[in-house]
Amino acid sequence: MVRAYVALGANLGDAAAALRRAVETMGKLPKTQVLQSSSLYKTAPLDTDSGGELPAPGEDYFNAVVELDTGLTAPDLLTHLQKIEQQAGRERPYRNAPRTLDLDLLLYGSARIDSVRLILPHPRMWQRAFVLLPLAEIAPGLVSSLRLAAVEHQRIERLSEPFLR
Ligand code: A4P
Ligand code: MG
Repeated sequence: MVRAYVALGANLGDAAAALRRAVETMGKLPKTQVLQSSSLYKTAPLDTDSGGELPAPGEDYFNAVVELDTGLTAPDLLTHLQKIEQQAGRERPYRNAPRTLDLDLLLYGSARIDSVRLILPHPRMWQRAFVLLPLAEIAPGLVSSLRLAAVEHQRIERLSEPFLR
């Protein structure tokens, strides 16, 4: 089994419900268990092409991070995550378009991969408060205070309701 972390994001439709459903579905993937989930966060949309610095148009996002144990390979896990995105009605009209569900594989054990389809660790994770705060909540050892300080200007609000029942 490998310890993996997945970032969830959505800002179209009932985004909180989409994230909840996605966590349930991940728990039913073959050879996979959801160990922990972060709280749900409400976050300002960021333009990712700017390196995460600039605001983007659109609604606020809901974001969260989950911790998995999986016997799937990293490429197989990504394939499953992309299927879950599709089932949630994900469309890709243009880059950074509002989305019903985005699932990004952040970390897969200590794997370092640089292929066309899959880059690990996720190349933009360290620029994003909407990834680092929920990740630090469930895996504090993975996110240093320096990393958190680098994104502290980004608007993010931790919602009080727990993400998993
Ligand atoms: N890919 C490569 N490595 C990975 C990985 N580790 N995990 C490839 C997932 N996918 C990976 O992703 C594009 C391609 O990346 C895939 O074909 C996959 O093979 P995508 O999900 O199809 O497209 P995308 O999500 O529009 O692009 P991308 O680059 O994932 O966008 P981002 O960087 O995820 O940004 N603001 C807030 N507040 N909250 C957000 O969640 N999200 C985005 C999307 C923008 N602004 C946001 C948020
Ligand atoms: Mg994505």
